[in-house]
Amino acid sequence: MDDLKAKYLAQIADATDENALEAVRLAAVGKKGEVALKMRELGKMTPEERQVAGPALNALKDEINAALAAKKSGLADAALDARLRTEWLDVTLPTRPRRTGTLHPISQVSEEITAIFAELGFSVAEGPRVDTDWYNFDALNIPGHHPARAEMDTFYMHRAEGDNRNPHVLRTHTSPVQIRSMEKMGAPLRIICPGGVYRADYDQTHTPMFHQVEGLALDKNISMANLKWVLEQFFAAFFEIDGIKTRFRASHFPFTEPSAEVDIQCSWVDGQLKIGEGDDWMEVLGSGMVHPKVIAAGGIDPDIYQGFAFGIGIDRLAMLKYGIPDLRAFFESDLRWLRHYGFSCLDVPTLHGGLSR
Ligand code: 2NL
Repeated sequence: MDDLKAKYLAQIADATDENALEAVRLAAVGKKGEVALKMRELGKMTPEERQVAGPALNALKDEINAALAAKKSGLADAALDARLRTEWLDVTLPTRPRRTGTLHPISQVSEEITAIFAELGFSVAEGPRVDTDWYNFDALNIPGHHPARAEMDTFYMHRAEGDNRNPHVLRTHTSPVQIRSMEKMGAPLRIICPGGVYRADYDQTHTPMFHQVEGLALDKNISMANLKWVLEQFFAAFFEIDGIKTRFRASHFPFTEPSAEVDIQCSWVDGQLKIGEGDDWMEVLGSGMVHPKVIAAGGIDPDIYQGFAFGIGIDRLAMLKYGIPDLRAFFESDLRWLRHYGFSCLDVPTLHGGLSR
């Protein structure tokens, strides 16, 4: 029995993992193990011999089981220590810089414009980019024969042979959204309509898709004076320059009467453009009092309501404000350009928090 004990305690001490330890357990104290075999021999013994051998065998079994349990927990501790050594984490390391996307300057500038006009009581209206030529042209006092239709380089949607319904076009301005808003909401009305528009034109300063924001204010007592004040508030807030000067020049659009093109004060020094100073002027938008026929097309009585409207190119405003030289790069999806000119999506433009940081 002393030999058995010495043999198995040595094997237990030498076991290097749980499988080896289990093999030792089966050989020593398993059902068919050596201790069980010895227990079976008790039956052939005399009662006197059995009285000595029985308790001794039980003690041996207990001793081996205790050694197995101790070794097992020792192995588990060692395994845990080994795992902790490979999986350790230094929580004092600085965080890794994460690659984040950025807001396109057009999205940023649209948000800025929306924030400014929201403060002035305008809400945002949106509509389809494919619309009928009635919403895009006729409702805006641009009848079929009008030269403005040809000038706009319109993209027409394909029509099946014999389909004589009004053709659909890619909207050439966001005005159709304003007609739809008049129909839906009636007057009084104060809205801006930002979004993509399409014209078949492509060179240094034109892309076939670009962005525009139009504004419309209808009420019973609206004049050009209101238009001028609203636009001056807008320019001061957008360019973050108090008291920026504007110049209104008489112009012509089919959908407004009278019409005015609006310039802002600027200077050109050494090829550097500066907004809000100097003696030069830069044209930035078109505007006017909404033509009575357009108000009527929107389902509103032009003898009761009148109002002003304006249209601005968002892409050009973005280039002016953020010093972006090339329009075509706006739509090339070059990641290096987007990282350079992009904005953090967490810096939401507001008038109190700052439009751009
Ligand atoms: C320009 C000219 C303009 C409008 C857009 C408008 C819309 C309705 C009624 C009347 Cl529903 N007018 N929009 C008015 C004047 C000018 O845009 O050259 N924009 C860059």
